Amino acid sequence: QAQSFTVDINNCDREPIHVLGTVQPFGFLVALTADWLVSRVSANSADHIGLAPGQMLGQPVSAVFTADAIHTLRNRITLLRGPDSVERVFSLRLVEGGAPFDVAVHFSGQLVVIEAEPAVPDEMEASSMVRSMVARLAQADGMTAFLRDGARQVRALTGFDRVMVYRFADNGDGEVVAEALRPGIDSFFGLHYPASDIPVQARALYMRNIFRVIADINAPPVPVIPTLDPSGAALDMSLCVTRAVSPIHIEYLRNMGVGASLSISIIVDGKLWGLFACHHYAPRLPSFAQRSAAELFGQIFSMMLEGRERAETASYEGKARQVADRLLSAVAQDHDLMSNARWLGDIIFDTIPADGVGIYIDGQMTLSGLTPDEPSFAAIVSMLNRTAASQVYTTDSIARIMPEALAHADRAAGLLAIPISRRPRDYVVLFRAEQLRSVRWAGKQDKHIEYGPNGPRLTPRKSFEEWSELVKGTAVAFMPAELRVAEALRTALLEVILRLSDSADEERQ
Ligand code: BLA
Repeated sequence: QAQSFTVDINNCDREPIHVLGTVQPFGFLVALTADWLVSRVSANSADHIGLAPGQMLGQPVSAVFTADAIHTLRNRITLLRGPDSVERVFSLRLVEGGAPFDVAVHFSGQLVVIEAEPAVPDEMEASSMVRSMVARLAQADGMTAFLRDGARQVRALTGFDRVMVYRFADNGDGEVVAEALRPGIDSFFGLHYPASDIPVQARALYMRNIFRVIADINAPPVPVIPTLDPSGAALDMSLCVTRAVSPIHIEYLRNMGVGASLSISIIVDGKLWGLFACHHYAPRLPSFAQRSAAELFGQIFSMMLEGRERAETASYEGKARQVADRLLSAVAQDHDLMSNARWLGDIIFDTIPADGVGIYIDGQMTLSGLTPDEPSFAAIVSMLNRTAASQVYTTDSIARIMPEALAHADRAAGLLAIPISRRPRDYVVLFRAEQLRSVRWAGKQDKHIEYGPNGPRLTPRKSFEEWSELVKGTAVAFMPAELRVAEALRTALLEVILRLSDSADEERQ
């Protein structure tokens, strides 16, 4: 399976990237059976320990590594917990008289996988650096500063030219929400890319293995021998540090002029929130100790982010309750405010950002800001009348439901409708303009770069264009917290409307 798959732009979400059967040459790999016989070796073993795969395959591990090394490895293996755990040993002498290696061990199915790279002394004392990094991060005031500091810290630790915080939307599209750069290179800040730039199987892998490095995009991948075991199975390299990378992604990096790439998963509430995505314009391999420290930093960063997001949501919803109260008491004083779209917009937009608002009460329409015109608004209301009653309704693309709405997408592409009475249905509708309006493209034309076999699609500019094509006619979606706030507003407004109609009844009597 692994060898017969030819990957291209259209099938890369099916490329089995965890069983490509190759490692990056900065390290070598040895896989052992449960009874500690060598069952697989990467073809570069001789470069590192002077023994070729042919001299090792089928041998007991004691014929290859020293008794001390085996003892240490065995001890570490007993520490492995759960299917996705990996243990690391720094500066271990694997062979008699040989140099020390930094080593990772884990289980892949029944096999023990040992990956080793020449040891580099931890001169930065990377793990103690993490402590002060985290302390600084804790002081960041607000989400923007927090994300930017995170990017700066990862850059300080890894020395990469560009460190981005790349955040995923619910549909998998991504946005560069923070960045730290070596002076003199173009910023990618604020740019958006389609979900397909990081295919689903890669994302699934990044949930299990939260750190990866591509040390040199031009280094030829080294085959692991044999590719298939006697039962025909390929080695599952999901958890490997030396795992070589999809040729499609290599082409993407090459087209961008990138020499090395590193990324760390940001996982919040059990979901892949985003990545620290790092580029270097020359080959670069931080030491294993530095990489471990960066990985640890990523984990702590994720937890802190989770805490901040929760606190932010709670304080946001608290503020929103105040807005609902303010609205309620103002309308109670002055009933006419209820049909004053500009006034309502001014109050609501602070809590639920939108570009325009339309009010529909008893067949009367008032509009303010960027909205459809009255006939289109009437058509939208009649569409809304077919949605579930007594419930906030939202879409990021009105045109998906009523194609004629594309005509006003530049002003009103998405909506959030708050029904404020039961029968006939009246509404307050918030509109958001097409999101492309608010997105900027900062990149210059890709200059003097020769594209790989899959052409210019595999560049940030083309993928930004693809994203733009995909999101045409759609607005930034209203978020769950915003929907909850809208629900609270609905209850408040419903109360006002009921009170208004009661007092109107009294006047009539
Ligand atoms: C992986 N694609 C990735 C990764 C990133 C991106 C960050 C993680 C691996 C790494 O650390 O390098 C995407 N990188 C970006 C984006 C920017 C960036 C959007 O710097 C923007 C500035 N990639 C494509 C297309 C395909 C594709 C069209 O663009 C397939 C058709 C595939 N991307 C692809 C694959 C991987 C990947 C297969 C997994 C690589 C691996 O871990 O083996």
